[in-house]
Amino acid sequence: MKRLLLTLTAVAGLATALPAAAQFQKPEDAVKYRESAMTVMANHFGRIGAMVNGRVPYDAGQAMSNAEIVAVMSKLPFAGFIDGTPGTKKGSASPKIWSDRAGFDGKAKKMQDEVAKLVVAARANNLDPLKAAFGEVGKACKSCHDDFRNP
Ligand code: ASC
Repeated sequence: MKRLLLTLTAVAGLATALPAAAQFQKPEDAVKYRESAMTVMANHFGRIGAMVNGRVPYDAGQAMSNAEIVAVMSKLPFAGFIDGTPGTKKGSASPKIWSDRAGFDGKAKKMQDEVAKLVVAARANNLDPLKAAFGEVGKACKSCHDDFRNP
């Protein structure tokens, strides 16, 4: 039993220490992972958008919990952009991600920074700063999509 526990602990330690590519059994799994993370992020960002655009009433608690989910999700997609997995379809990951990794990483960081500000704005209990922060996150999303998605 003790040996089994030691083995399991060693395997768990190895799993978190493995490079990003080894988190996925197949390249398609990495693509599914990053696209799923962005789908969830977009869903919760969209719920804030509905408040910002007046489609649903402003609710500070909802704004906050959705912003926090967006903040967690904003960290996840990037482990899925493993080598050799550009897409070909319209809107999928452009080969430019791999030829200009620094540019891509910079845009990812900009988005994460703006999302962190969205969380701060959601805490302010006031729609105006939320609107402003929402706009900046949207711009950061679009800026990366314009450059790094297949046309
Ligand atoms: C969203 C969403 C995006 C961004 C982008 C902003 O709600 O799903 O990809 O905002 O459209 O321009």
